[in-house]
Amino acid sequence: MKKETMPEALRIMYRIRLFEEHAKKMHKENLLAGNFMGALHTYIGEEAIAAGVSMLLNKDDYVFSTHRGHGHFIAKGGSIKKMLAELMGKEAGCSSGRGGSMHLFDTEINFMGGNGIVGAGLPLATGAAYRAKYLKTKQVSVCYFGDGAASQGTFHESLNLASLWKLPVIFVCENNCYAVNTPVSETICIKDVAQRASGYGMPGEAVDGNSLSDVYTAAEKAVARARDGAGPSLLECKTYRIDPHCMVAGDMRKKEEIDKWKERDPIKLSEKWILNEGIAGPDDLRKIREEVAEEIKEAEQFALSAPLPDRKKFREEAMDIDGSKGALK
Ligand SMILES: Cc1ncc(C[n+]2csc(CCOP(=O)(O)OP(=O)(O)O)c2C)c(N)n1
Ligand SMILES: [Mg+2]
Repeated sequence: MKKETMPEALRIMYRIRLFEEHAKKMHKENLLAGNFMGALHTYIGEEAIAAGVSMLLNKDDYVFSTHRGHGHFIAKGGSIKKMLAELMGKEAGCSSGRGGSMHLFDTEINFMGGNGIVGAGLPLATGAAYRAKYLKTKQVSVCYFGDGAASQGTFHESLNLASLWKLPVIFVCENNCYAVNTPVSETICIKDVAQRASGYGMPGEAVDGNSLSDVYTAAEKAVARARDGAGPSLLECKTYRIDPHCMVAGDMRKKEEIDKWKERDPIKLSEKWILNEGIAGPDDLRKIREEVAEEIKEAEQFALSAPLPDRKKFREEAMDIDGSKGALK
């Protein structure tokens, strides 16, 4: 990873962290009043993955996300104003207030959606990669998914077809050790999800998902392979989710385990690396953080003052589920 790009990647990580810290607070204060829509799954502790991968992507490359997608959206260049408005169910939200946290969508940056269905992004990303190959567009398609999703049938079907047809897709497994409260040791019978790649004839690599440079280096190979027409790769990023599964779920994990992982906070590791290498000084990092905090404040003002969707239109849409009455246009 080029040293001079590190502070920009750190800016993305700050943006994700500060956004989510803020969203958590707003969720707590507003959920019961009905001003905040649905569940909130945070990415805190996993930021290096989206930041490291997205640094390699072009605006028109596809990203398919999960129920834990704020970080993926921000790293792809999504607007935090539009995302916060979405979380509050506002018309100005990136999905016009109809999707909430789990259904972020923005075709301007080819962010092809979060997904409340675990494992549903894999075939979609494979399909987008098929399109890119068919039309020779040189776009790559990235699919983020969790360790839980890695045992869905969609994982196996998608990897098989992607490899068979040499599609430009990168399967990024965010192995955060748990699917809700079920540890990965109780769902997967081999050490690394990445080992499964060999069954589908593609490269598979397991890396430290809390290390920005390790993620970047592995993703660089996978993106180059996809762009060169050589086919897909499976990249497993070992990480840990610091918060409970979502903001309304109980947590059965041990405090000592969580505290141990906090010592390997990807943001702290990146800051340390940048400072040790002399790429930037403490004042530079403080300035980036302050600028990001300012962006979040502006996003809050925007989201709070944005209007809710028109109720009549909303109801018409709900009744016109197949779009045959034209309400969805
Ligand atoms: C098909 C399907 N099965 C079950 C669920 C309920 N569910 C929501 S999130 C989740 C855990 C997913 O774990 P993982 O894929 O590891 O992602 P993580 O939450 O750890 O990021 C489950 C089981 C669902 N939403 N969709
Ligand atoms: Mg998981």
